[in-house]
Amino acid sequence: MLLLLSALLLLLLAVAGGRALRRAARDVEAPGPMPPGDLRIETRARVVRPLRVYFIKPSKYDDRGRVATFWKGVLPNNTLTVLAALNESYNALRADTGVHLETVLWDEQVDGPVLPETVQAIREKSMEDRVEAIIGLAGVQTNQYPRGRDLALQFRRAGFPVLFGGFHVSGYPQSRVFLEDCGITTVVGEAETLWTSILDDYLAGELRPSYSVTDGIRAKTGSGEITVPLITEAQLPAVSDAYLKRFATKTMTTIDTSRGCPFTCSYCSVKNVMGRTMRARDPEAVVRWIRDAAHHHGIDSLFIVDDDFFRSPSWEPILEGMAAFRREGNELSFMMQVDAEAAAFGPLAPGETPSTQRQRCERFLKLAADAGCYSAFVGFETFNPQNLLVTTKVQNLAKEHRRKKDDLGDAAAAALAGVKEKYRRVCENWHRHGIAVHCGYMIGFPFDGPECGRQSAEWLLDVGVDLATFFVVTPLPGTEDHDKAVRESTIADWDFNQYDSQHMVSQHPRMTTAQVMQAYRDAYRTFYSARNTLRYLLARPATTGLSPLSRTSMVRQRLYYFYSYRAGRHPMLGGIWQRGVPAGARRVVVTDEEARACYLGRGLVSAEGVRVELPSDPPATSPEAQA
Ligand code: B12
Ligand code: SF4
Repeated sequence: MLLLLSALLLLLLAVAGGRALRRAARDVEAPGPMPPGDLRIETRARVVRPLRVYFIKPSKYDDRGRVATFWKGVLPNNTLTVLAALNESYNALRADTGVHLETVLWDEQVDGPVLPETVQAIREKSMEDRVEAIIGLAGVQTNQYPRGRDLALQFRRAGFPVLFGGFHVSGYPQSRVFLEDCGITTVVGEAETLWTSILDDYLAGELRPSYSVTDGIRAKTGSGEITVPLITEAQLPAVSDAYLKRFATKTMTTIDTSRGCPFTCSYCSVKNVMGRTMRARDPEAVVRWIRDAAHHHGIDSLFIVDDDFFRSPSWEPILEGMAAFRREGNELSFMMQVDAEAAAFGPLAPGETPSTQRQRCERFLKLAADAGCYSAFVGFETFNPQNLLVTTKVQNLAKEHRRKKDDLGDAAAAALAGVKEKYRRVCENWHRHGIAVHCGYMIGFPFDGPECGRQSAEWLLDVGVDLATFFVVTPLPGTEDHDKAVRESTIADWDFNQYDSQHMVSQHPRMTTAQVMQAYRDAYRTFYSARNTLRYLLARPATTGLSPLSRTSMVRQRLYYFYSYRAGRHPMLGGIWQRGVPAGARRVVVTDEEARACYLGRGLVSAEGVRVELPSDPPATSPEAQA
């Protein structure tokens, strides 16, 4: 039955994939910019200075060096729609100045690779339309940095002003120094209180080498403090129908309602880039946005991308608004990320009155169900209590086992039992409200051994997890883990393209790289084995009391995970059916200096209003210097 289902799925994908390949071939023959118009605002009265902003979300290179691009995506990118909205705000704010922004969104994962011919076509199109064009590499994560950098340099070479933002540059000064040295402007942190001044500077011919947030509140990080913007009044993401068409589900989109995370997990950069003080959008505006998205764009499903929606100061009015919307007869469902504590409470002892905290948790779960939640993504990450202590993810431990040092001594067995019990309660509590539990789980923490993959997967099934995503532990720049790995010289691979949580880039204290990778594969193979998948599909959702919505979604997602893992790809790294790419979309360099030599060569075409004080001589290693 399962094999039949999988075969059917793959057959469908194969038919669709054939079409995708033909489309890719067409794209190659006629490369050009995506037609502006997606989010173009046509009221152009008194426009004297039109400016076309390309927000490009780079993909990454796959193991064969190809830009990973897919027939259909799975999750629309939130950063792109957030940035598009900031352009709308700018147009409203500067309406009387004669400046008008057009927005073009380009997501390489679903729109195809930006080829050298595309760069040229964008340039020609700008000249033809008599608009200035500015390039913004958007939401660039560490694993996308090499691809983003290669694109940024090509655009710089062609004379475009180029901006570069996202978590990687926000957390890694070394990359900023390189990019700035190549004439690329870097943006550290969130753009909400920066974007207007960046554009004003550009228009005045005074674009700076770098920008970081100065207007906002002070927030604690893992080790210090940063300034982060308040987002209460910020424009909400701009829904683009044209963009959504490139995804498997056109009626689903993403929204961030709050930013930051109070916790201090040592492998995570959220607390260091967005801070530990939670900031939220105006909840009434969020609910209005949800209603508008449904009425004007047919949106009936959301991914609330907040790192921890339970810690948002505004979850209550937002969930109440969503529940009211559903009671009016509208369809609405969503998934969200939350910490384990939101649902970790146990049964009440006879005569015990629930604490305020417990009442809060119960209200959260109940309201989430009323508001249409079908899946809670919870970061379990590891069962091993010593791993939880060493990564300071103590919120997953029972209170009595939270301590400063990682050596639990005689308490180790009790602490492990406590963690298992806690995860079981989390699953049971969510299930009681009909909501599925999707957990994140990492392989390769310091106290993991070769058996951890298989064993963890079995325990996850045992405690009742519905869907699990496994990641290889990665010392991401901007995290305490990265700083420690640098201090202890345990980084084994400096190619950031591999920092995608499915490659091992650092040395493990007690396992070889091959052992860690084997454990990672064991975890997927065990959790998603044909037997376990079949068992889940036939029995589990009914026995755990999942709502029909959660059940359908879990079946769909399990099949996608089954397909994705067998296609050799991390489920969160791709989409459906990887497309072939032309030679121009293949990786040619690895390091920053190779990239500089390859793409900048002897210098740049200058562009009005942009800094051009760039190194004029190529490094001695470049092909041009040697010629
Ligand atoms: C949602 C999400 C996903 C979604 C996909 C994104 C989507 N559909 O929107 C999924 C689940 C698929 C995913 C997958 C992964 N993710 Co993720 N994800 C997130 C999450 C939780 C929210 C992203 C978001 O929308 N943030 C809100 C937006 C508005 O913030 P932003 O992107 O930073 O953009 C702001 C600024 O950076 C700046 N900015 C950004 N670009 C630009 C450009 C210009 C020109 C300007 C001016 C400003 C600017 O302004 C923006 C607005 O304020 C973040 C954590 C976080 N808090 O951001 C992790 C995060 C981005 N993910 C991370 C990782 C590691 C991954 C994976 C590699 C893990 C994995 N193996 O699954 C994959 C990679 C997949 C891929 N190819 O993208 C890390 C990245 C860290 C790093 N240094 O690389 C983060 C930070 C989480 C973490 N714990 O550290 N992710
Ligand atoms: S891993 Fe999750 S809980 Fe931990 S700091 Fe990052 S966002 Fe917060």
